[in-house]
Amino acid sequence: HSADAQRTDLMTITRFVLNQQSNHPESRGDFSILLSHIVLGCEFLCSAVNKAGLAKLIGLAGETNVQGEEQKKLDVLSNDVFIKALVSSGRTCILVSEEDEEATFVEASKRGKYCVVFDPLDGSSNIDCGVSIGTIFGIYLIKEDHEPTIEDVLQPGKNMLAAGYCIYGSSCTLVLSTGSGVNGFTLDPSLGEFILTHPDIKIPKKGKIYSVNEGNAKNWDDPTTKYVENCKYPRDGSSPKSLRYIGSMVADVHRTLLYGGIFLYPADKKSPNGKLRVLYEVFPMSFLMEQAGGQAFTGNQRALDLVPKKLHERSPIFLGSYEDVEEIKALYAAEE
Ligand code: AHM
Ligand code: MG
Repeated sequence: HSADAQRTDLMTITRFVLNQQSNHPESRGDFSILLSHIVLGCEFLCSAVNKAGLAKLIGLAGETNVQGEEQKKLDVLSNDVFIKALVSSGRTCILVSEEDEEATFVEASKRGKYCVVFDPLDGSSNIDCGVSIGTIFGIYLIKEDHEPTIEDVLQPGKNMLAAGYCIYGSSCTLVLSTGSGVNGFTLDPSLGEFILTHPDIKIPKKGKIYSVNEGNAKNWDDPTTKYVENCKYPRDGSSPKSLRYIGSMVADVHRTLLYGGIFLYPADKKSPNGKLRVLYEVFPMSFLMEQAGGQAFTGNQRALDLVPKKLHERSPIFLGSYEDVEEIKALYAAEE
């Protein structure tokens, strides 16, 4: 008999995570509740981003509405939505957002054991032209019972319990790892549910695409320059790589994860630490890459070993297919 034309066994993200955590009954409920609040934030954003093109009409972006009230910009609005969703989950204690200078400490009566670091709307310069953008998040578990302090989030990325992103693109897909592989769930707008569409994502061992802002080439260091030169004029006689750069980290990393290749935001003379933020950009994406069989490197160490000293610290990053990242590691090693 033929396969069902219509899927009838829908694996929602909640059901998936509950199954996956059935061997940790102690954290099962709490983690799924936290996740369902993150999912709510992503669903809100998916719908808001879809309407952004209508902003002039419905008054979304920084304009005044019919009542004469100032409308919030989408990135500010999305931050408010995420903070409120996370606090009201009753499962968080510290929140770090790209939008806020300081961390948010959740009041004692609503406190839980998770710390969430996130960029509510990354790549927001791409909103006005309809290019894909996304939300990035990482989750830490607070140690024992103690008053939460900033040290609880200034932890290396390898201590994260889970990480993920949601891409608002031609479809809305949430990619998640809780430390045992990577899975992707796509929002079915008619159900309002994220359904498993990309089970057990593995990044190809080697890719044919490199992704970087080449406009900064003048200021790159030698290993980066040599690496990109080799992408274009391979010394071993292999075919050159293709260049793809959207300028929206979530979209560039999503493509890298699915098709293979390398994404880099290196150091340059003007920005010696690159551009991307350690806690809520570099760490979650590095966590996902490693979980999918790829690598993430800073130019001198495994990215997930970094110990951030400040909330909004930056780091250079090279991440993607295992063998492609091996190559850039070799170039940095040869420098020493
Ligand atoms: P943002 O947090 O201000 O949106 O900046 C982060 C974005 C990333 O999504 C993207 O990878 C990078 O900035 C692109 O930077 P550039 O324009 O320098 O290439
Ligand atoms: Mg950002």
